[in-house]
Amino acid sequence: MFITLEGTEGVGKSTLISSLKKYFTEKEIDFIFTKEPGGTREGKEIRNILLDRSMKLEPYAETLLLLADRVQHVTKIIKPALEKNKNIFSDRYIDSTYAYQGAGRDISQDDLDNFINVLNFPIPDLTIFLDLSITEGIKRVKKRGEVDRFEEEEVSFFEKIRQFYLETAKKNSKRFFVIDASQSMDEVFNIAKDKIINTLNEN
Ligand code: Z5A
Repeated sequence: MFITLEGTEGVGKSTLISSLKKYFTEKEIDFIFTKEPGGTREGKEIRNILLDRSMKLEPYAETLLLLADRVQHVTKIIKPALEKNKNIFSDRYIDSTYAYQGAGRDISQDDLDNFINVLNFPIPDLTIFLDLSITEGIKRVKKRGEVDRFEEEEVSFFEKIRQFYLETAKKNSKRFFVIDASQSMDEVFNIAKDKIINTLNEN
């Protein structure tokens, strides 16, 4: 089972993941938790460049760095896990690229398809999208302190990304599961956990 988690800034992905890790460990359900960018040793170096506010990256350069990270991640972690029938949970994946570089940075869907299709990335069985208003997400992130290269973007950048995710979720309603992330941490965790358990039982 391959599950991905998506969302805009400060929606609570890291918070949800730490509750899921604890729950699955207690229940002795095997899950590999991983993330993008930066799920591999090579990816960590790429992530440092991507998040560094002093880097002036062109949108295509940013996209290709993210895809380089994904090639390493898929080859070293995701495909080997899926070949062994393991459960894998990735914090961000392919939908982030269509949302951030496509809707956010205005790279056309055709260009992204051309880059991505040749790379043959596996499609997730389930994608959880944590949906939250951009202003609320930014409030949460600000409380956390320092911002990275993405987080210093304008509100309008994140609004386009959120709308894109919502449209993608509608078009791919079999794969996507949207959770209202304005609910409490416990509520978000319980809804996500129930959905994952049901999906595991169905497969
Ligand atoms: N990116 C891209 O552009 N294209 C791609 O293809 C890929 C990625 C794969 C990665 O940064 C950046 O890379 C990301 C997109 C881009 N851009 N940004 N920004 P990242 O992985 O480091 O950052 P992130 O994915 O945005 O996650 P985050 O900033 O760590 O946020 P989060 O994990 O969603 O939030 P959190 O840390 O769990 O929560 C934020 C705060 O809210 C925290 O104080 C919590 O205690 C609080 N919180 C959490 N849940 C709640 C609830 N339910 N109520 C109230 N408060 C809450």
